[in-house]
Amino acid sequence: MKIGIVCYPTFGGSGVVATELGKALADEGHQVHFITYSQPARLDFFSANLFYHEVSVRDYPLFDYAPYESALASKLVDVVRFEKLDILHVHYAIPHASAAFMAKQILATYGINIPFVTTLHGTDITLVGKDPTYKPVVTFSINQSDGITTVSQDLKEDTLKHFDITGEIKVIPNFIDFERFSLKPKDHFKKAIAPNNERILIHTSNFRKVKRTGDVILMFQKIQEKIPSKLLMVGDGPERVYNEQLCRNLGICDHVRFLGKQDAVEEILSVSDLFLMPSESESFGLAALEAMACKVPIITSNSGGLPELNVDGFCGYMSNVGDVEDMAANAIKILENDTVLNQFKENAFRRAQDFDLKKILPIYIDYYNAIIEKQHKPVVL
Ligand code: GMT
Repeated sequence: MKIGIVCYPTFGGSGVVATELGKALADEGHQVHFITYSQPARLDFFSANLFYHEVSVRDYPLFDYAPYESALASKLVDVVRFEKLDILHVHYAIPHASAAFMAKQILATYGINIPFVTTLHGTDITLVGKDPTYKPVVTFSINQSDGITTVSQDLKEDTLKHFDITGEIKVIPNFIDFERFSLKPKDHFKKAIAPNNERILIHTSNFRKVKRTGDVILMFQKIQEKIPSKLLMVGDGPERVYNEQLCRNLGICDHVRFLGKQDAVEEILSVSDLFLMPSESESFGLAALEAMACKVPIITSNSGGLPELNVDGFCGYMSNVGDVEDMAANAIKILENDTVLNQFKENAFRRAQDFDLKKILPIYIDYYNAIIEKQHKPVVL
């Protein structure tokens, strides 16, 4: 198959899923074309089956807002025509689904009939998409998609609740590549962070409000009063500066390290004992799955799709959003005893195996084939 993938090329979850999916499809022998405004963060190597087409937006003094969607649609037309793609797969509805729809209409004028699949990732529905600013376009372009997928059952239900959806939505959960995410021997790193063998807690995110990173700090303060521990804050975003200030106010700066954006997050996860994700909303929680693959148990909120990933009392614990007391108490339960901690670590790894890339990839391939077949079926009058 020749597949075109559109995504945000950043460290965000949707971009990561799209890039990892593309890499895995290329490994299976499919030809994969990424069409984005810059090289996707995790696509930093050469592979014979992987191609990258940059969408460049021409600036003009008239434009207060450069029309990225038009530039993307034009690039899609160009790539589909000249690379003879079989299917387009766009990740994150805004503005990728409407750009794909427009490209599809333009391509029809050239006699090319290409289907497109839209994968909804979370905030494109739960936060931004349902805002009246975008809702009519999001609804229309989801309904015009030849295939629609969500990364959890909860996101499917949310989509159906907030939008008038006419097509069938298929749930295909996020996945993990164990070849990359596995426990790495990084003892020297562990010693540098926790010289007195303190427990190491970790949070990774884009530090947006929805992640409730302030709760991570408040939770850590409570944990640290009972258990000698260190906190690693990985990633960057708008809340980071407030979080740093909060650490100063609480007098815990010596125990918290803000590491910024990191490429080899699996190496940092490998020295960690507990992952913290108190999000306000989380359609799946890919960062938690990455932690579990590296044998790190998880403390999460019970929002969105998190109950579909976290098995309470087995690989971690869940609490109501904002219940920092409960989250801290659960964290202490896991961390205070070596035997309990090791059992949770093993369980986290076992649960992660349910989302092995090897299990999820064939679901995507079968789905593409079904969509392509449906597209080319002659209409019986
Ligand atoms: O978490 C983010 O804010 C990034 C966001 C994205 O769209 O890039 O992540 C969403 O997609 C991930 C991959 O499917 C999911 O694992 C995250 O749960 C989801 N984030 C939210 O729903 C807040």
